[in-house]
Amino acid sequence: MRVLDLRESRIDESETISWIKNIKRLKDVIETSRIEKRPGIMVAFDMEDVPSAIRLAEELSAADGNFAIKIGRPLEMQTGKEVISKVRDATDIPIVYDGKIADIPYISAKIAEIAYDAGADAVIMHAFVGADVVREVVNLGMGDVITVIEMTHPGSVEYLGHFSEKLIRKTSEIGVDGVVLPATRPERVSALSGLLNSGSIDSDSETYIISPGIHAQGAEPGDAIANGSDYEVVGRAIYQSEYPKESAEQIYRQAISRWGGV
Ligand code: O7M
Repeated sequence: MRVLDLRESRIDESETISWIKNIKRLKDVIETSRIEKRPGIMVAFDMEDVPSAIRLAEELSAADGNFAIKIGRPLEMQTGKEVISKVRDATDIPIVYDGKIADIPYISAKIAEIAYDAGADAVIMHAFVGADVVREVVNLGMGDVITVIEMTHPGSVEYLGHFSEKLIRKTSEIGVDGVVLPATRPERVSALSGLLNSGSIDSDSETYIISPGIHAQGAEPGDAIANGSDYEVVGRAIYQSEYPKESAEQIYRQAISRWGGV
């Protein structure tokens, strides 16, 4: 095999460097997360009424604040993947499909692919199923991947709590875009967020944290964001309220003021 020697070729060195820079720039654009790492509210769409989901998606487009939408199984089960496409048509804000995927690599990647094709910007999967599964979904390169590290309910301490440090190190090394940590245990958000990207070769990578548990599960707006989280996930306190858009805006303002920023 003959190795290309730039001194012999007609391609000069500066041209080659400029190609490499352009390829790197293109790679950065392709690899950029669909969801911005900055404080916001991820509204959990767990309602079972599709028209009200579409209405709220439209309203959130005009809402004051940084919002994302998380489509959970109770809503998805009403119509299947079409509901992701319907919400996609209703809004430009990021959509996360929360299938909490936890299957063998082939099936997990298949589920994620269907969700991305339907219009999701991100999918949520469990980290505990193993690095091979996480890698398979990340390697699709079709959108963001968010892994569940610790959960909000008491049973999470019993099992996940014992190996969550390993899960967060390993999945951030694989290159996931986001992780789930519980707003109901802010001290865990603070402790585990410090481990993000610690083993990564790309020290610039900015993995965002999403934290459920606000109001219905006992945490207060800002509990997680003030401890290093980016998005607080809020479901019932928004979609069951009489004025969901206004509730979302109010919770956003409360979380941001606790955090102390804009
Ligand atoms: O605000 P709620 O309690 O009505 O809804 C919380 C949402 O967050 C709901 O969609 C749950 O599935 C989700 N959630 C938890 O409540 N706890 C967790 O530990 C993890 C999640 C979650 O979103 O995981 C991705």
